[in-house]
Formats: sequence, C-alpha cells, structure tokens
Amino acid sequence: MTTLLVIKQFISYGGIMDMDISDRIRLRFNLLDADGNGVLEAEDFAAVADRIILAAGADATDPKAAALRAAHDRYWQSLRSASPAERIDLPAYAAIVAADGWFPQYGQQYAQSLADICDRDGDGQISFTEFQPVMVAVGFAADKVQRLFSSFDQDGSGSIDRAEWVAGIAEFYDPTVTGSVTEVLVNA
Ligand SMILES: [Ca+2]
Ligand SMILES: [Ca+2]
Repeated sequence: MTTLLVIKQFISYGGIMDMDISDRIRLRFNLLDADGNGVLEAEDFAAVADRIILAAGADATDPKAAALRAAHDRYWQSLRSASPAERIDLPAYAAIVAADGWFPQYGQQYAQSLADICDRDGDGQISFTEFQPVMVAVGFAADKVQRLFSSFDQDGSGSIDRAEWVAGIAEFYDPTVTGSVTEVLVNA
C-alpha cells in the first residue's frame, strides 16, 4: 500500500483502520441517512427523530419527544459545525464522530434521549414492546432487534434495564469500545 493511500484512508476514517469500527460507522451513517441519498442533511435528522417519536407513540407535547428532537438537532449541528459542507458524506461523518470528545459532548445526550423515549411508561425498564418499534424506527431489521434485545435480556425477564441500554448505545458509538452490542448490531 502506498503511503499516500494510507494517509488518504487515515483521513477518511479518522485514523481508525479497524474493520469493525469502519463497519459500525458505515452502519450508523446509513441509519441516519433517512432519504438514502448518500449524504446527511438536516432533513435526515428531523425525519429520523419524527419516525422514532411516532413509533414510540409519543405526542408532540411530550417532553421526551422534544428532548429527542433537540438531541438529533444537536447531533446534526455537531456535524455541520465541523464541516464546511452543507451535506455530510461518509468520510466526513467518520472523521467527526471518531474525534476525541465527540461522544461525551454530543452522543451521550442522543443515547439518553433515545433510551428515555424507549421507556414509554418511565419505569426504568425497557420492555420488548417498548424497544421493538423504536429500534425498527431507528432503522434496524426486526430480527436484529429481537437478537439485540435477547442479548441484553439474558435472564429472559422480558425487559432490560434502561441504564444498561444507554450504556449499550454508548458502546455502539464509542470508537474505543468493542462489545456484544456492536457485534449483534453490525453482524447479526
Ligand atoms: Ca440524506
Ligand atoms: Ca418501561
């Protein structure tokens, strides 16, 4: 491999060469690209947020819906402010989200708002009935959602701990962590 090619790849993927991490970044990019035109725009983030809110059965005045919209908007702004382009392509996305400090500053709020809206009855537990429609709205295939839920709900109680789910989303986003959540999401 030529040095130039190595440098190009390094820039394209924020310096992360690991295949699994590239796969997960690609997957997240595709999930966020709601209209599937290959670039991320403000409309994609709004569309994904609306889809999740609808799936969770939250109405427009629900604070959880407002929080989810705000987190998606903040996510978009973090991309937009880091790039001169108005549309964010995969290499730009990969470089921005893999940067040190991105997750605690932007991703954490996103993970929290997603878990909050999942926990519709607010009992601190996410049942499969709560989990399934939201994850399908995020863009995951139904069988993958089932497998992911089962991998969390190891005692088969039918619900997963809300805090545990926030940690799972964080794992999916943190470029330094590889674990069971990412494995199920990327490979299942
Ligand atoms: Ca798009
Ligand atoms: Ca619940």
